[in-house]
Amino acid sequence: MAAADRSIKGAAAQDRLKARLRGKAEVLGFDVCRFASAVEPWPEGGRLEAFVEAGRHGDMAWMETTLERRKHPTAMWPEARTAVVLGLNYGPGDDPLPQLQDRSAGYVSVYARGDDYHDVIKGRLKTLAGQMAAELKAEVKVFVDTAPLMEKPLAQRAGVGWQGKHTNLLSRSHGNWLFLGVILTAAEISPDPPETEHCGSCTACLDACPTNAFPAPFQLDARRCLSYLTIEFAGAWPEAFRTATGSRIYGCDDCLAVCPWNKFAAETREGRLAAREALASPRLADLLALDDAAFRALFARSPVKRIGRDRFVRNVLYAAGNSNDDSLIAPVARLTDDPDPVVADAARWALGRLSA
Ligand code: B12
Ligand code: SF4
Ligand code: SF4
Repeated sequence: MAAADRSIKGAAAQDRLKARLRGKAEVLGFDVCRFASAVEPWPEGGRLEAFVEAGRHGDMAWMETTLERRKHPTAMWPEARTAVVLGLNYGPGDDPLPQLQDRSAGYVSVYARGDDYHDVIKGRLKTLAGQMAAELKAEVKVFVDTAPLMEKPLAQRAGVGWQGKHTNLLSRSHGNWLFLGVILTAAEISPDPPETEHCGSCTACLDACPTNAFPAPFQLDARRCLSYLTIEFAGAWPEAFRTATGSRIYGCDDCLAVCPWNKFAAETREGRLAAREALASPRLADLLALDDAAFRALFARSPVKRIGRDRFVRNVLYAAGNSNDDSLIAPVARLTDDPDPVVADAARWALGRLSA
């Protein structure tokens, strides 16, 4: 779509436009819709570069290959003028962390207990982007998670919230449970005021991390993060992380869940993101029995499907090794000669722990 007159004249006309777009976003189910300049220079690109140079991205090679484009919205799309940042609340309604105490059940992080949020958000972003393009007569592009764009700094600039000491974006009205999506447009829309940091002297998230993944406040070493290890990392884990994972088998919520700002969080109103019965507290014994077909069936339309049966069963075996549950000895023993060497190694480790 060709860019026409990209400027929307007058403060009152800008406010009316933004109110209309917010209304459309709300109808589509978004909980937040705010606007930021996409051209302002920012320090975050340099910080991303330092993160990658220090190797903190681990095996996520796509962060290296897309580094230059990732550093700033205009590096990826020079025409970009405004970022429309959308937030979707996936709040669980109550504190999920007590579930970690049931060591015979696997802990699936809150964001992954319903349908894949990419599928939930993407269609709506595209619908909103289409409506915007028609209204603005300007080009638009849609991004959610996997695109080379730094969504959290853009969200902070738009005033959606701030990047806390755990590096996630949290908000005074929604706490820590917001998915982000971004629409870039070549149209100039007046930016909303940015949010400032409200962590103060709190260190709850830093103290709660089971693997000490924060080298400093506001910085994460992904290689130590259980979210990275359970989801992104394919190989066998070092011993210390195997025990630290406890019963976490997909993602981790500890640094988000302990944040005091969650007292303002509400339960998601999006039915597709609500926890599926089967993923709220799945028994490790059942998960150890999954073959490829059963794994695909159980995780149809779930984000968990992406990591495949072998990586998932590896995670379940580490959790079984931490469970102290004798009834898991037989199903674990059956996996010690699994064709996947990482699964077989995890099974031998778990068997050693359960038999000790
Ligand atoms: C790579 C990635 C990961 C990696 C790395 C996480 C990370 N913190 O970067 C891993 C696999 C570990 C991960 C985990 C999770 N992720 Co993730 N992930 C991403 C992704 C694709 C890119 C993020 C990125 O660019 N990281 C690179 C680093 C450099 O960024 P950063 O940590 O934010 O770095 C900043 C700070 O360190 C700070 N900084 C650095 N030095 C200094 C110094 C000072 C003095 C200061 C003040 C600041 C500062 O500036 C940097 C730049 O902003 C985004 C989607 C996207 N396209 O943006 C989703 C995204 C961040 N993930 C998301 C989610 C939900 C998660 C998990 C909660 C999932 C889970 N429950 O398991 C965890 C949270 C773990 C955590 N504590 O961060 C959401 C977060 C939503 C939100 N409200 O923030 C996103 C935005 C996806 C989405 N579209 O909703 N993720
Ligand atoms: S997600 Fe878990 S492992 Fe990763 S930084 Fe937060 S608390 Fe630590
Ligand atoms: S737990 Fe405390 S330090 Fe961490 S993000 Fe929340 S307010 Fe900030």
